Amino acid sequence: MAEKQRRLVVVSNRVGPLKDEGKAGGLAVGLADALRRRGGLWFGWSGETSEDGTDSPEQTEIYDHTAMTTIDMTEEELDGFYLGYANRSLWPLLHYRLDLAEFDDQSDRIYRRVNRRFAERLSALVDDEDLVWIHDYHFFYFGDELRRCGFKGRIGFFLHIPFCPPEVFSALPSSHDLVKAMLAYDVIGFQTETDRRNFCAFCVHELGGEELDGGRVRVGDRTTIAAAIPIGIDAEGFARFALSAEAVEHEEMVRDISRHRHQIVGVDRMDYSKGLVQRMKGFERLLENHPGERGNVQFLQVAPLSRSELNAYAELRDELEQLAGRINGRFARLDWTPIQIMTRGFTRRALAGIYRAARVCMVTPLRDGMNLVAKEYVAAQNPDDPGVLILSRFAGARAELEDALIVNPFSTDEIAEALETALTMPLEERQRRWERMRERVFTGTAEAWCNEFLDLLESVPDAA
Ligand code: GDG
Repeated sequence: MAEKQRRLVVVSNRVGPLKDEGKAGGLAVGLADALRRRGGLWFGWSGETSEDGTDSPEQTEIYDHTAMTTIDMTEEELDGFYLGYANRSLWPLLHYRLDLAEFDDQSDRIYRRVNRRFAERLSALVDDEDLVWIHDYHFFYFGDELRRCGFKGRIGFFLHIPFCPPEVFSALPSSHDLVKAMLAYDVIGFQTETDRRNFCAFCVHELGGEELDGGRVRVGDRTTIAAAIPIGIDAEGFARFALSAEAVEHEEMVRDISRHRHQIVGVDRMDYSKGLVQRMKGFERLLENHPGERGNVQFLQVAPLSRSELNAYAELRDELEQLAGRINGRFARLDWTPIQIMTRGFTRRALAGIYRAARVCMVTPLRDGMNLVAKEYVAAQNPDDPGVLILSRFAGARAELEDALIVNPFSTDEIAEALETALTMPLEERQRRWERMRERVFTGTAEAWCNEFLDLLESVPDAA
């Protein structure tokens, strides 16, 4: 008789399904799919604050056999945990931006406290037969805290963003505590081999640990499996979105406003890791160096606002809007505005239509865990007339999408020349490159990612 499948318990800061299903991001969709198929529990922050950070979890049924349980945070926790430690210290640091990282003991303490409180609440809801899967940089200490509560089952962790080299990470005052705590996980998943290697190097050089066979790494009496398991998208679902009425309407709208000029598109949360300023300068360089493109290309940047409470994000928005204004002022004609920048979001179907209308998509982050936009753009293309992907060598997706035009996102000239190559690329070459990328995107899906991670987690023995 087949063994009974273990219940899956997913923990992430934000939990889904989001209120407007259309706006759900790749991660939420991927996890929601996994839970829908297996059943289980999704646990995380309610998105609300309350005075006592309510200790009584609220539970709702989201699908058959799937519950979502959330708890609130206090204002102080939100500030220290989310805005402070997670997004002022860890996010910039893990994206190699030591210049932007701020460290303070108070937010460090609050971050650990939130991890502990959330783990304590979850411990009352799980038993040792469950498979617990924790997500992302908000919850590095979660597994360690869950073990302290006596949980003996399997705990996996997936880091969605990069893991920087130890020379950079060791600037974090609590870097040793944090990585030691991570060793409580049975399996740690990274987006790329580079991230995995950086993590292992930290364990070896900073903590005196050693790498063992089978992807294992040991520090003191703790051993974990570190694996590179790149995340994917629901490629078939997204390709279907691209044929929906809403997508077609948006595709036509973009073609209409661009009046059959070549459309270039970028879609990113407004975040300094995404290389938006450098990208815009690259587009400006294209117009400078290739006057024939003036009036023939249009660049649409979709950049929904994100973390606007933080200075670095508010400053980026100002800088981008000024830069777009300056470039437009310099090159615009009565019947042509080169850059359009939009800070509102679209539904996923609308987005799929916009991707399909674009001859070129620029995905040029300075550093990115994976980047799902690159995969979505590929999935949404029309096989008869596919567009060209320009991809940063520093996006995790680069490891799988070698057939994109790969650029150094810090080089204005490289971006400009890649744009010109993309805009003039013959149909045959566009198709050849796209076919190969399509193959990867349709094989390395969100479902495959989930299965690979959970199979690995199920293969490890229970803690003694
Ligand atoms: C983190 C890592 C990793 C964007 N604008 C709109 C919209 N989006 C969607 C995209 C895509 C998602 O948001 C963004 O995903 P990315 O992967 O590009 O980037 P992060 O948000 O930084 O995600 C990243 C990811 O986690 C998963 O592991 O790939 O490296 O940083 O799905 O389409 N969605 C809608 N309207 C918008 O205007 N509906």
